[in-house]
Amino acid sequence: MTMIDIKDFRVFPGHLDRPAQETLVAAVRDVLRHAPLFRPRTRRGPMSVRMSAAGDFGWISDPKGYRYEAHHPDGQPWPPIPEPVMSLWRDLADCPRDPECCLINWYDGDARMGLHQDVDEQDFDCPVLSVSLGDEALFRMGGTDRRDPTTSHWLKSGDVVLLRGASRRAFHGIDRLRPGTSTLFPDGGRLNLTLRVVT
Ligand code: MD6
Ligand code: FE
Repeated sequence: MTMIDIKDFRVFPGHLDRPAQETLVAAVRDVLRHAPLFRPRTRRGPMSVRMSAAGDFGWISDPKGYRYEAHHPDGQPWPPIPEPVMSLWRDLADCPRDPECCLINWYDGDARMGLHQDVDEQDFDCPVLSVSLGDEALFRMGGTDRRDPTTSHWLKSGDVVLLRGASRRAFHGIDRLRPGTSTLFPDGGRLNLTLRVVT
């Protein structure tokens, strides 16, 4: 299997076969029954991506700013991180700590995610692991300065990305989806899970 490894940014292409992808989707649907997707708002307005989370913490953004919270905006604690998601972390993350947050991002048609760093966590020795499910998405990866040059890579359903070491605090984002490139979701769209140690 080919592996892309730039500045410790790692892609495991096709790590999850179709049955494994379906297992994860079923587990996430279960989480979303208890913690429905919501649309975070930033100071610049509503995000195009809808979100939820599982684990001890979820990531929240509202007009007060963004932060990790122990509760869904509806006041309920987040559901636990599903076991198949945990075992993916234990297989690939090479980290002695378990993840405390599984952020759930849902992209439909023209959703995107602007260039950002994941820097709201305390322990940057722990990686961020991300799983792509559904339609292909153009992932852009830069350096630790917003102006650093970027490289782009199409993420496919079943691909897993690891940001660790030098890439852990690198800017990254999703420029666009390629609709109709996966049959995992009958109406298209993309599900992304990112696992992090928060404290
Ligand atoms: C996404 N991913 O793939 C957005 N963050 O939809 C991320 O923001 C991300 O893929 C940290 C580490 C890996 C990622
Ligand atoms: Fe991120």
